Amino acid sequence: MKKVLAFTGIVLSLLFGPEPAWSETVEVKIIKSTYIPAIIKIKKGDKVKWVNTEELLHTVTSGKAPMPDGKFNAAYVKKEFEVTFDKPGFYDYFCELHPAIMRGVVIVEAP
Ligand SMILES: [Cu+2]
Repeated sequence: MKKVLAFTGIVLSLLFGPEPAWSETVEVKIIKSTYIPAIIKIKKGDKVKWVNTEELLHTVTSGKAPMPDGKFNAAYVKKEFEVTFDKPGFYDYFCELHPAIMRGVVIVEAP
């Protein structure tokens, strides 16, 4: 029982510790022309990986729809696209082909 508790403690500290020793990759899927989840919160240094699960073409373009701001852009994402976020802040993004309905936000927290 003690071992289980110790193990649980380690897992919890890894999950919720103040500064994880490695960066994480968080996945956002494109399903039915929607970014899922549309709003994600990550830590500085983490990566976001967008995966297009459908045949339809989409982009992952930073900025407030419909104005790209040039921070990142994957035009016509077919399968996967990754961005590492090194600066805390709010990052709006959208799909240039469907700017009215496809929007998302990445919130990057300082460690
Ligand atoms: Cu789209």
